[in-house]
Amino acid sequence: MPKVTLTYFNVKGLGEGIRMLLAYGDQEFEDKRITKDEWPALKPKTPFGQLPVLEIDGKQYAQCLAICRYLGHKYGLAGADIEEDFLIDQNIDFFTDIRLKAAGAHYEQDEKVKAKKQEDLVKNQYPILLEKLNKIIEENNGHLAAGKLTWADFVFAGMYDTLKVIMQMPELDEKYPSFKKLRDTVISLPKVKEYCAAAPKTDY
Ligand SMILES: N[C@@H](CCC(=O)N[C@@H](CS)C(=O)NCC(=O)O)C(=O)O
Repeated sequence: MPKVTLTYFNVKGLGEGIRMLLAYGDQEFEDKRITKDEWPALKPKTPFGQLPVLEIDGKQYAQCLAICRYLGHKYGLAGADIEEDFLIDQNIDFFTDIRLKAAGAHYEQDEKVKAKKQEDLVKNQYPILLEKLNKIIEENNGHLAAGKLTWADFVFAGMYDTLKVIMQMPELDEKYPSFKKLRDTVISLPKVKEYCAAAPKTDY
């Protein structure tokens, strides 16, 4: 078996989908969770100065969606053809749009600007975007695309707790039950369940 290491911070965020995909693929891996203090020394050694980075027998793989797409193909979680692959990419890109909007407000340093951004998101943007996402999941048998389990579902499930925090929407489960259901579908897969039970507990 290859030697596999996933390096990320001790949060779910962009790393958890990868961890869950590796578990699903029955791939043993070192789940390396670094501290903020360790990061400056490691940063220049990563391909893009960011985490997560997956390492397989010494070769580095970066960019979380590229990694998840790669593992998805490896473990039979890709589309059946390029049309399905397109839908998977399209819908996970839409999900990423939502995440980046939320992150734009969450990480804003200026408190006044942050409040304005958050207000605009809550009033004008989230209702439309989340309704759309909900419709996509409902139309895809409870999945993100192609009407079946794909690697995109792992990205969604891995990010979900973090998303609730950065959106400041703890009520997301109740507002859109399809979201929690999709997350639960992924974390109930036997190998993923085993991984989750053994993984360090983090809030997001
Ligand atoms: N496009 C990258 C984004 C990665 C990213 O934003 N990583 C953050 C953590 S979630 C990071 O490494 N932050 C530390 C830094 O930029 O110095 C991906 O999808 O992997």
